[in-house]
Amino acid sequence: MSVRDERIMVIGALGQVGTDLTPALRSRYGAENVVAVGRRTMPTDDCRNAGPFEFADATDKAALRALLQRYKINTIYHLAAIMSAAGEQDPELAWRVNMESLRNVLDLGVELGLDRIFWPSSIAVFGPTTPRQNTPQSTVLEPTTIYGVTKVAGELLCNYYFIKHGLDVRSVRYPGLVTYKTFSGGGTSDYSIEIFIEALKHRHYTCFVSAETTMPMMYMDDAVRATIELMNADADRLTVRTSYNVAAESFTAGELASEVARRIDGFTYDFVPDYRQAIADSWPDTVDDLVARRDWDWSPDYDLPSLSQSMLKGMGSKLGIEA
Ligand code: AKB
Repeated sequence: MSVRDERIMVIGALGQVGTDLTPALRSRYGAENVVAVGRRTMPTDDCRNAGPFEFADATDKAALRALLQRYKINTIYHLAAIMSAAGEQDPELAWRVNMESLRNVLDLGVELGLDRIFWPSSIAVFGPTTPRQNTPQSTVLEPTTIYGVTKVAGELLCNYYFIKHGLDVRSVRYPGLVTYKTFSGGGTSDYSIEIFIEALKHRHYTCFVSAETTMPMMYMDDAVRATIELMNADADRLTVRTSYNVAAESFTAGELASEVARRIDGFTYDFVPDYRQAIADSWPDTVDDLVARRDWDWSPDYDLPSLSQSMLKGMGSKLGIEA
């Protein structure tokens, strides 16, 4: 597919990934070729003025169909989801939003003959019975969160639509994502974002997981690049149609806090774990992304120091506070 042929819809454009991915797609493919779709919040002026924007609920199949037809869309990035921590507060909502919306998108992909669909999975597909270190691409998937359950079911559904209908669905298992563009996404990994906000605003952060908690993390620029690179990869090279492991760097909450303290004078921190500790404990420490590296040349750019530097700069200017 050439760059000019793309007619893209981003569903969940105002969420954690969409807020970064939508502008990246618009600058690559032309703003008029990327329709942002959001549900709850008012679009920011950035989003409203930067290209087409539509309000729609991804669980409403008829509304989605009408938009896809109106804009002659051939490619969907379906990002709308309830994440892990929010999902445990309302499992029924998580199941409905995550599963019904994906089913709608896949069905419409077949019905309208769409070229390509991206749907994100997560390290939340893994659980306590999964090997914790260097978690392989193919392994035990027995998550203990409803979010993880929807991601496992979603991966299998994507694979099914690929096998059964030849639908070109592509996916990565995002690690915890670190961004300064959105504040909180209802995820367990959100402490890696909150720490920068609190460090800048109050010079103190109380982290909701323990200092020893290790999680695979990724700076959003890497996640956006991974997404776009996978979507542009040669289909013949792709051997995974459930979802690819992708990794950047794993670190403990304590290592993250010391890195921030190194950069912000007077920053103090402590650790008071809450219900999210159990969720974090059920996920791997490190993930093996060899198959993504082999199939579509995946390689991350950011590590903990460069991620922290970039976060403090971006978050600082967003909040109007100098680090
Ligand atoms: C979450 O914490 O729920 C998400 C994820 C790891 O998928 N950021």
